[in-house]
Amino acid sequence: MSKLNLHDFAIMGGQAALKSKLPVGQLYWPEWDEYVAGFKGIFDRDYFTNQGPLVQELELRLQDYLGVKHVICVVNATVGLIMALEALGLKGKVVVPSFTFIASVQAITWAGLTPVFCDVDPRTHSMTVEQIEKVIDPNVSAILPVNLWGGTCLPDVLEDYARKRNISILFDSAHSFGVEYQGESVGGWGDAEVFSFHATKVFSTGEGGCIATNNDLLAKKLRNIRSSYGAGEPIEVIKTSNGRMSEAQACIGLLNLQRIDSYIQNNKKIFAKYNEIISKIKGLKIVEPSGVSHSNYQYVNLVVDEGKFGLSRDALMAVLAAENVDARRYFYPGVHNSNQYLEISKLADLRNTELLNNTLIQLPTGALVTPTLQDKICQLLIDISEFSVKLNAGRGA
Ligand code: T4K
Repeated sequence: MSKLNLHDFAIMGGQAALKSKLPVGQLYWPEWDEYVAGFKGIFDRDYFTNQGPLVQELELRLQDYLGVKHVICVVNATVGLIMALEALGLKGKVVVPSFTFIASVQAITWAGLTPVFCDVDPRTHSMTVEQIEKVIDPNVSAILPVNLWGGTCLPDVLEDYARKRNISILFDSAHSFGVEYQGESVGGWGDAEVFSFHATKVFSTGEGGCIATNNDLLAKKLRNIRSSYGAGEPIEVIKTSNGRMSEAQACIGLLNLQRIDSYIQNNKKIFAKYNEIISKIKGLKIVEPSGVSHSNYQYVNLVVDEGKFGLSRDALMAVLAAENVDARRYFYPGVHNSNQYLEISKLADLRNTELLNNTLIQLPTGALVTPTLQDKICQLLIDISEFSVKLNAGRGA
């Protein structure tokens, strides 16, 4: 139902548009019966982890799905990134975009390396060769580009650049499972790509992730670093860890993989509807996934132009939160603004990252966004735009 008066908005004391909190997404999960049957198998075998049959099967299926020679399943993408940086045998510094989730940068720190922040293109949100060139120095041994929001950062261009400079390249593809670049699945670019299978990702194992690579030697190292189980041929590595995925995670993954196309289709439908409605609202703009021939539409990103919309990004978030729409502002306030990185963040001009950190908002999408709920969110955005100036004044009153 439309809000007809200022006091109909929940933030002004009215009734919330949604009965309960709607999270940002993705939260696709197998059917209960399939889940029970899959878990019964695990219990019948009394084999719960250590590279069991389900993890082995999932790795084979993911190799096929991603079109890559090796997939090493891991407990989550953060650990996967740390393992991959370690396996690459890097030294010194690694260039990483400042506009990313903190894990991309923390993995570099955990691997005993020093991050070098690089700004991003304000339109695509990705690092570019031009931006890397502004910060690179001879102590840089790798770049760590991030494929964000179900888009890519033009992996061929960045790989070509890294090869010419003779440095390593590891892609953080946490957001880009099921994404195609120039008609082919991402997964095989650079030295390796790391995917996240967190519940907020389109392909989920609850917690989880994988490292994908076409490099045989790197794959052997990674399997040895992950643990002795599933290590294959022994190969000398300096550090080992426990990055194992459990059978429970793999079971969920195998079931979700059967449905991945329908999940992406659903996301695409939700994205298209938001786009249609929001394109008519002054001061709000949906960001199309960039650098892809096929996106997973995992995130719905909105740029808020305060001057035109009448409310700031943060004020809009507060109004939506009161209505039970749990929009997010990833990655505010920005990893480069964390205390431990303040010194190194001074070394680069990160103005585009700052701009994005202060104007972007992610709307709910994924499994829980039914057509009825989406209609309510769209109507709410229309209503907020009509009352934005009054809401702004009212909130301050
Ligand atoms: N690189 C990049 C670029 C990344 O974005 C990430 C992670 C990584 C690397 C590292 O990947 P992992 O090590 O996590 O595999 C989320 C995720 O925890 C994180 O995976 C993700 N990126 C990051 C962007 O977002 P939060 O803080 O938003 O999660 P949380 O728990 O607040 O969940 C979001 C909403 O969903 C909440 O309203 C609660 C709701 N929710 C959440 C879960 C987990 C549910 O309703 N059910 C659930 O099971 O971080």
